[in-house]
Amino acid sequence: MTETRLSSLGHDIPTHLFRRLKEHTHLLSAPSALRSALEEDGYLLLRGVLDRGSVLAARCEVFERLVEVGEVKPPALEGIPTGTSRRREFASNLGEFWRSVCEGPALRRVTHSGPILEVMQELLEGEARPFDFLWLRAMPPGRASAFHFDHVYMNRGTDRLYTAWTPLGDVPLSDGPMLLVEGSHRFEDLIEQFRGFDVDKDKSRPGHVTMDPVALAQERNCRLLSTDFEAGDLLVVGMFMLHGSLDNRSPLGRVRLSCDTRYQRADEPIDPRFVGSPPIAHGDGYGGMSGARPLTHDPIRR
Ligand SMILES: O=C(O)CCC(=O)C(=O)O
Repeated sequence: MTETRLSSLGHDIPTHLFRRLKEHTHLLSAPSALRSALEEDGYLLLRGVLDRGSVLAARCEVFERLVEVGEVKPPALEGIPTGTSRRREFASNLGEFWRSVCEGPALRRVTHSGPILEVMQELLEGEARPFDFLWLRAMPPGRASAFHFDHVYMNRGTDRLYTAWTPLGDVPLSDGPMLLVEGSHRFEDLIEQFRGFDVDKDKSRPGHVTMDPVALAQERNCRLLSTDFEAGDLLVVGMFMLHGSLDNRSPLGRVRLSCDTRYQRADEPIDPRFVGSPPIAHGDGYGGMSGARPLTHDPIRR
């Protein structure tokens, strides 16, 4: 059991409610076993499948843009925030700035080519098509993501869609990686409350399920799952695996950098919000992402 103090959205996680993610890397050479494990566990943790050098190049590319606008101290790879920002002086349109960061060639090389597509092809049993839109997260200390099913944000195409969560650098537990709710892909009662819900059509309720994952784990008698991630690792989940993140409590004060991308079969219908150049996403493209706001902005949840 880890000695790091773990919390999510301000809620301390008691050690008996936390468990490290199981690893599935050994199944990579056995596609049908890999697919069965995803169905059984609701996720796949694949260690070292991406080229570490390429992932670190993407990290450097993103943080160099944030060094340019005075938000991250050099050397860029360390990802230490300055606490100030000159982003607004450099970019009159913050959405446009974030779009250009999200379209960086080193980042796209990791998310839209090579090993990640090969893994997705095995899972989808056919040619894999990534969404053009990607969710790039630069989470400063204190920030975390609320707990949600991805389905409600991207359900206008095929249901057979996978999320790949990719740490862009080493992301130990202290730095706030993704956190899953054990067995939640089988919480049929909860899933039914969110199936078909479209956050862009129905504004009567929030997209997230809870801001208190600890209470939820206690009620459901399950655990919260995460691990120490390294550059090159990949975490895959389906649309109904409930997840959010740990709080970033980095002892070094580092920004947690990661991206989450979606993949489906090329021959199935695709959610039109997330394709094109640039995709409209939830209305204002990359401008709607938390990353489009300067890192100095007050902590937000999603
Ligand atoms: O990285 C995070 O904080 C959240 C990621 C997420 O929500 C997702 O991958 O769907």
